[in-house]
Amino acid sequence: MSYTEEVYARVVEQNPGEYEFHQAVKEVLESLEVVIEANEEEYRKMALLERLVEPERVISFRVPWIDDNGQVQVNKGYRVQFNSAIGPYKGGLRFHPSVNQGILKFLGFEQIFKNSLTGLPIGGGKGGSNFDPKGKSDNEVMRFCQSFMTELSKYIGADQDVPAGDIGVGAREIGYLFGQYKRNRGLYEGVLTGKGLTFGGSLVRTEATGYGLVYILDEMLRHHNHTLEGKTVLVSGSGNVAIYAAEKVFQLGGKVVSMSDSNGYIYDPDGIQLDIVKDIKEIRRGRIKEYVEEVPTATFKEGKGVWTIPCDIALPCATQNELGLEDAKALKANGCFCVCEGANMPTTLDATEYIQQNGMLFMPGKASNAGGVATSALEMSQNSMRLSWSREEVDERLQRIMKDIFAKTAEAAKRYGMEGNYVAGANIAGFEKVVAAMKAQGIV
Ligand code: NDP
Ligand code: 2IT
Repeated sequence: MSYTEEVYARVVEQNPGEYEFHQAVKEVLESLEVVIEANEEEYRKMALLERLVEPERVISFRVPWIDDNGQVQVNKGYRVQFNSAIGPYKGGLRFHPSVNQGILKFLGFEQIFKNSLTGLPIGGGKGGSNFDPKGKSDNEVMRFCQSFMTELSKYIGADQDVPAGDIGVGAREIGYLFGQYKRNRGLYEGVLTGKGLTFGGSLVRTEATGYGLVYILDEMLRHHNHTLEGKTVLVSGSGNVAIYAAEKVFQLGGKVVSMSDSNGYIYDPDGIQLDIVKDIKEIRRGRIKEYVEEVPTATFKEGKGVWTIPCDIALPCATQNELGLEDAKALKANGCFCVCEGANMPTTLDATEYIQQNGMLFMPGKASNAGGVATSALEMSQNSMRLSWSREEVDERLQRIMKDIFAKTAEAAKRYGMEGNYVAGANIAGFEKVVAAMKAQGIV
C-alpha cells in the first residue's frame, strides 16, 4: 500500500461512520499521490499526513434553549478546529438538521486547502449545530444563537478562531451570535465575519461566494476559449451562494434558467427573475415553488431532477453530494460542457470522475467557492485596521483573488503533468503552502 492509501485506510478505521469526511480525504489524498511519492520518506518520518487528517481540536457541546411554548429544547453544537498552520481557524457555521461531526470534519478538512488557495493567512475550521432554523420564530433563533455562543465564546477570538455563515446561518444569525460574544467576552473585535455593515461587516461579503464562483468560472471559460455570453446555466439551491452566483451570471451575459431547494426545482426558460427569488428567500423566508405563483410561465417540479434540464453550464450551489453519476450523465447527454461547484463537495466522486473523463470542464468547490472565505479574510483585515473599504475596492480584490486561484490551480496541475485537472491542481496548490508551514513549525 502506498503512504496515501495507508493513511486513507487509517482514517476510515479511526473515524467510523464519518462518510463525508472519508470522501473528502480520499479525493484529496488521491490527487496528492504524485506529490507525496516525491517526498515519501520525509513525510512518513514526520507523520505529515497523519497529522494533516487529524483535527487539532474538536469541541462539542450541549445547546439548551427555550422555544416559544416554554418547552426546553436541546441541540448539539460543534466547532472543529482543524489546522492552524497558516493562520487562525477560519470557516463557517452550519445550522441544519443533518449536521454531525463527520460532516463538519469534511467541511473543516476542505476549508484547510480552500483557505490556503486564497493566499490569505487563514487556517481551516468549521462548526455548527443540528438545529433547524426553518419554521422557527426570530426570538427562537435568537435564543438558540445566544445559547450556542455562550459555550462557543470560550474557544474563539479574532486571533484564534473566526467563524462565519454557511447553510442556515446568514446575516440574522451572525448578528445574534456577535451580540452574545460581545456580551460574554466584553470584546468588540472581528470574531465573526459576515457581520452587518453597521457593526464591522464588509461590503460585498454577502455576494462574495456567488460572485467569486462566477469570476473563476469566467476565467476558466476564457482559458478554454469560451465566454459566458449567451450560455444557459443551471443553478441549484436558492440560498446565499445560489442567488449571487445567478446575479453575476446575468451580469456577465449568461442566462440562469433554474433554481431549487430541498423540496424541488423551478424552470424558467425566459431566465429566472432574481428580484422575485430574493423576495421569496431573503425577505419572506419562503419556498422556491412560490416563484411559479408570480411567474406562471415557469414550472415547479418536486424532487431532485434539476440536472435533467438542458444547459451549457451547471453550478451546484446547494449541498454535498447533490450531483451524482446519473445526474452527470444527464448533463453530458443534454449538452452541458462545464460544472463549477458553488457548494462544498456537491459532486460525488464517481460523478466527478465521469465529468473529467468525458471532456467536460470541472472546477472543485475548494477553488471555486473560495471567494466567500477570502472576502471574510478581507473583513478581518478591515476590522483589524478599524477601517472599511469601498465596494469597488473589495470587489476588485475579490476578482484578483479568484484569478489568482485559477492561475495557481492550473499551474500546479500542469507542473505535475495533469493539465486541465483542476481537482488535482487545487489540492496540490492548497497543500503546498500548508505543508511548508507545518514543516517549519515542528511537531505540533
Ligand atoms: P443557504 O442556507 O443560504 O442556502 C442553502 C440552499 O441549499 C437552500 O436553497 C437549501 O434549500 C438548499 N439545501 C440545503 N441543504 C439541502 C439538502 N440537504 N438537499 C437539498 N437542498 C438543500 O446556504 P449557502 O448558500 O450559504 O450554502 C450553500 C452551499 O455553499 C453549502 O454547501 C455551503 O457549505 C457552501 N458555501 C457557502 C459559503 C457562504 O459564504 N455562504 C461559502 C462557500 C461555500 P432548503 O431551504 O430547502 O434547505
Ligand atoms: O464554506 C465556506 O467557505 C464558508 N461557509 C465561508 C467561511 C467563511 O469563513 O467565510
